[in-house]
Amino acid sequence: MGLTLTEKILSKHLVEGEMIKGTEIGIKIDQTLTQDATGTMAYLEFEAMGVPRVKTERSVAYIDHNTLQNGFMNMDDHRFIGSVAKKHGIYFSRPGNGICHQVHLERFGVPGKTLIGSDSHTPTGGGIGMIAIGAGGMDVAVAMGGGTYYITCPKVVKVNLTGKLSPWVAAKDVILEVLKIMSVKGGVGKVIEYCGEGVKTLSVPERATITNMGAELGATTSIFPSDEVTLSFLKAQGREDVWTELKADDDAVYDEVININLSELVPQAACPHSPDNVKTCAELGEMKIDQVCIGSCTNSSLLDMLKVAYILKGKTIHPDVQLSIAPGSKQVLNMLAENGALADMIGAGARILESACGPCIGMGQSPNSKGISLRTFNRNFEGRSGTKDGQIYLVSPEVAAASALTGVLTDPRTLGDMPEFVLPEKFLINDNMVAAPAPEEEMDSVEVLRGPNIKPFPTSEPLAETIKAGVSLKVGDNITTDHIMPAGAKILPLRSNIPEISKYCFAVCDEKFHDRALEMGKSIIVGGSNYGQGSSREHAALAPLYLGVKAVITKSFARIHMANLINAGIVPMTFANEADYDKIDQGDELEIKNIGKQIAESNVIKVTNTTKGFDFDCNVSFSDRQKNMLYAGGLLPYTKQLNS
Ligand code: MIC
Ligand code: SF4
Repeated sequence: MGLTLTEKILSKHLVEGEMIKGTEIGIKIDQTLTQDATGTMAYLEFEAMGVPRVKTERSVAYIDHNTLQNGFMNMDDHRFIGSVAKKHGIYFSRPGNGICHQVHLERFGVPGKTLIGSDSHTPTGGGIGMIAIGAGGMDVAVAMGGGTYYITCPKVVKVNLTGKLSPWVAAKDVILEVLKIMSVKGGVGKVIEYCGEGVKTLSVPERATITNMGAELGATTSIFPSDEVTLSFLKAQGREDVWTELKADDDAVYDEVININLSELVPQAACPHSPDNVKTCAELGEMKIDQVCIGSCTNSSLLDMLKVAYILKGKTIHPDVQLSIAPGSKQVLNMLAENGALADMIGAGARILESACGPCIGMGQSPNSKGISLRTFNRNFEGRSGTKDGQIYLVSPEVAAASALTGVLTDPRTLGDMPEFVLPEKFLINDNMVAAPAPEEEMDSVEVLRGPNIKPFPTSEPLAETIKAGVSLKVGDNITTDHIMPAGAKILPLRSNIPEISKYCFAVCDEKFHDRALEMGKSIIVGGSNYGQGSSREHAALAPLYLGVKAVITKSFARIHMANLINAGIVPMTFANEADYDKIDQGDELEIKNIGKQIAESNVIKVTNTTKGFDFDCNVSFSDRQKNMLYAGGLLPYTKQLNS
């Protein structure tokens, strides 16, 4: 029986367990990446592990999220990360060099290698045939120290692509189609593998748009084969030496197959407030819009920008619309500046932003109240834009640029013939904004620069014998990490300061949560299905930890958040019978007797609602490693135990 590409790469990196789907496996990690909003914590954790130099083939620290620098905090973090990187053997991509995923694809990714990153869109690397996975900062810290990374051995879904995209229909429309089919929780426990004749019609940046947004499916990762198209991209980046051909065996067996005929796709949009709420432009009609934002790690490649510049050239944006454009990397911005495309954008009235995440994470460019904003980004969760009642639609750069001119949602096929957009034979290669680490023999002389905003990691305790605590919050389905620990210009600077950032925990859902949880001392959160979807931010576990949350009981969890809870020593459990969710109210007291013993002996945990006087069962499915982590109070104390 043949192997899928996913199985080939995973089995080559397997260091623990067996390739049995649904069981925990440990894999060796070749590369890591961090960004600054999750990076400070990850490096504090790395320092706490006491490993002098990273043991990976390549680790890169990027500065791309917190670049507004409204106050000293952001730049303090940049300097901390830069100095830690220099000391411990990590390459440092300086602010201005671009968004981590875009830059990593251009300059560092290697087909067939494993990459974990403290950012959920790390699967962008799947565009060149990597197994690239988003993870919590602590997992990345462990991998930098040479430790194994654990995942559930995934099912593999084949997305069989046939045909060829029609003019003005984009890679974004492909992933929106997959989201329409699979939903935001349809990818949990799965890797999405793209195969079929249609693959070779897609360029690397187009493939990367598709794998990037696989994060929105909840998938472990997504991957394309590494073929001639990959080779020509790497050649143009001056990196053809890292190319190898990689593909699934012809007789590979998949757990699910989805067929998509690229020729049949049309321009579409993900409507508020979920990336899987997809409708075609035709269905939505000529809706009046207020704002257009182009960029983010999903759609900020040179190819995307050249299409946008072509559409804008010689025109003026609609008087009622604001347009901002953030090219994804210094390489992209520099090339646009050199070939005149930047002038076309500026000439049309676009506001050019630095190469960073910017509006995607609410760092400026919030829309007007009730404003309709078309964005080429990957997430349109409620409030994420910084405007609570903002209406965010996720679209391709083609739809975005065409609409910026007309002031209404516009099908770009109305633009007429599309010229052929091709990647250059040679990208502009200048890595002058990537600082190499100090040589090992000089590491002791590198001083780590710590600003006053950098507070120590919150402490956790070993698992108590009995958890008896009130329900401090009950929430519904599809709660995102943007609900649990919001980002944006005001809150992101507090990422290195858990006590301060905790004040905003769940503020989107309930402003009183912080005070209530602190007052209760210890508590339990109750949630619906797909709890914790979205980002990899471990702050969504560390803030609850700081506020005394001991367990979270839900209908189901998103992968990275569940791992982050365990890493923080918080027990994630799911209702054995979903109807019990309805019987619990905020304020009820729950008791879990002998929790450690129960976890050790069974996958079913008995919980008593002492307020209402009934028992209910919860499911857990922890590996031995996860159980030991929970007993110890999380990954850091567990790692210390292992090393002592
Ligand atoms: C996001 O897109 O939500 C982020 C900001 O990139 C996060 C990471 C973070 O919260 O710092 C992610 O996707 O993991
Ligand atoms: Fe940055 Fe947005 Fe990509 Fe997250 S999704 S890494 S905030 S550009």
